[in-house]
Amino acid sequence: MKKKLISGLLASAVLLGAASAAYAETEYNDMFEYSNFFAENVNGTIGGEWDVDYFKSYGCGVMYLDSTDILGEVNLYVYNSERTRIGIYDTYGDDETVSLVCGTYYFRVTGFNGSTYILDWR
Ligand SMILES: [Ca+2]
Ligand SMILES: [Ca+2]
Ligand SMILES: [Ca+2]
Repeated sequence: MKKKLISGLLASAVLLGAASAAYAETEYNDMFEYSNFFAENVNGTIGGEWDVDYFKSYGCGVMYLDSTDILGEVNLYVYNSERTRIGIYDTYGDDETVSLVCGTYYFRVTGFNGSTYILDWR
């Protein structure tokens, strides 16, 4: 997909705040109030033991969280639009998936320090 090809070039906050298809997370995003909105997918990093990343998106189908580095381990917490937690996906593996009906969701990503990941509607 062309948007994915250009995403690396544009990853440095050029698309901050825009409802574009692919971009990198923007810290600070450690609370619901600072969730990064994304339409299709987003790249992120667990920047330290303290780091959690909140995202907001509208969509349906399979939400896929995949660590993109060899030692990465990331976990996914899913919340509805009312910020009520509806799922925890915390396996000891480098990816997590959840099937969701169409709606607005918040996603909270945690993981090992240094893990990089992509959060992607599929
Ligand atoms: Ca982060
Ligand atoms: Ca964060
Ligand atoms: Ca995991």
